[in-house]
Amino acid sequence: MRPANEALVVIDVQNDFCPGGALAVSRGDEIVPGINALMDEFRAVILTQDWHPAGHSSFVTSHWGRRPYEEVEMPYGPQVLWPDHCVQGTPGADFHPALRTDADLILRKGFRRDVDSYSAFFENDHRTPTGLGGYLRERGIDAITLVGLATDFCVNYSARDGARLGLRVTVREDLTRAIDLSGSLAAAHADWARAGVTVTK
Ligand code: VGL
Ligand code: ZN
Repeated sequence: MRPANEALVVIDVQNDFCPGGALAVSRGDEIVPGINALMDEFRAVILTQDWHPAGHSSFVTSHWGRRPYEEVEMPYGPQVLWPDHCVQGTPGADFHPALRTDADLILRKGFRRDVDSYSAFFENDHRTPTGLGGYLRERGIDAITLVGLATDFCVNYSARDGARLGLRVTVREDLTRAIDLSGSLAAAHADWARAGVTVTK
């Protein structure tokens, strides 16, 4: 059992990011049994849930004439346009049916129409907090282990922001799967090295 200052943060293990989903991550479902087993080791378990309103600004269908995976400039910076996914209340937004949901906290993100939120800590403007930083601080948690989907987007942004907040961050890479869009996975590894994030398998 891990000490009380350590939390497991499970990023976006939802149907739409698994095979058959709207934004399927290749072999995304494979990590579920390993994540469930790892939950036993932690005294604090947090799940995040990508939770977009219909017509969200990160959806390609909200941008006339654009193609999926194109990048556009938003007021807060560059934004990839995704296939519509994880729409609030739809089956695609549900957790993978085999994922354990006996977690301490389920944190929803991406619910503001005009800004996306990859990170569990900040929206994509890098300023608007989700509240997770304060939650962990109040519980005396200063170390997190990250698993889930996708390695190079929501896991990566969470890892970087966690390190920026002064947390000790470990990514269990074997319990993540990547989208790997134009070098995004290699870029994630470079980001982690720079930010002092530990990567283990
Ligand atoms: C994610 C793209 C869009 C993720 C969420 O969970 O990595 N990626 N929304
Ligand atoms: Zn999303």
